[in-house]
Amino acid sequence: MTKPGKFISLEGVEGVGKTTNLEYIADHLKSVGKKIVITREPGGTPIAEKIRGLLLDHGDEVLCKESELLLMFAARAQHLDTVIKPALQAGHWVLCDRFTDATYAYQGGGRDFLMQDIAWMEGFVQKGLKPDKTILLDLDVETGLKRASKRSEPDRFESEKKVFFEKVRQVYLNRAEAEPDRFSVVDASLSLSQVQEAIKIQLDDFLSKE
Ligand code: Z5A
Repeated sequence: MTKPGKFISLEGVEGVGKTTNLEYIADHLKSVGKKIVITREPGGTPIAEKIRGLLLDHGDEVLCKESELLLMFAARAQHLDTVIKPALQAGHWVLCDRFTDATYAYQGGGRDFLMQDIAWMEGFVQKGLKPDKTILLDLDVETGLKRASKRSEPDRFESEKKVFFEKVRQVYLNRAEAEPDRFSVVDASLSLSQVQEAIKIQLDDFLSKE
């Protein structure tokens, strides 16, 4: 797909500050004249948000891990078709709170699916479309979980054990190492203003290469 817009995703384990920094990134990009669409995964459209409910809520019936993986991609297919691709084609910059790197990290790392199976699904659903830039907020799992626990009751993922999130973090770091041009890793243990300064440097570098 040829796309006049740019696609930026924000990733990291729980509590790293993705939601907190999303508005900051949007404001910075708006200040340099970009039209922004802010969205999230799983979710971003009415149908995909319903799937998000199935994925995150604790229900009476246990959601098996195969269903979890398929639902992630079902929500993504809907999100791409309804929101992401039209926005990119219209020249907007799409800013997405998590995307497919989260599937590699959570379902691949956390749930032990084969990366090659996830890669097949990625190809089937995305047909080569990937974020142009991924900002990975990296933080030790303990601090992230402490930060996240201050907010609300844990959802289905937040109820997982520390070892699950350690594996998730490691997959994120491996992917960042494998694709250094796409990924920018930011140390999320710093103060919020320091994190935002680091994000701004990465965004300005990306903008300078446009
Ligand atoms: N998931 C998946 O398994 N596979 C997939 O393919 C996808 C997702 C796409 C929903 O994600 C779940 O779906 C997620 C992975 C799974 N698992 N969980 N849980 P989500 O993104 O909607 O939910 P989340 O990861 O739980 O996001 P979060 O907990 O909202 O974290 P956050 O947005 O990164 O953090 P925050 O809310 O911005 O910040 C947390 C607190 O820390 C808050 O009080 C802030 O004020 C504070 N904070 C932020 N930055 C700082 C700094 N620098 N210093 C001190 N305090 C800070």
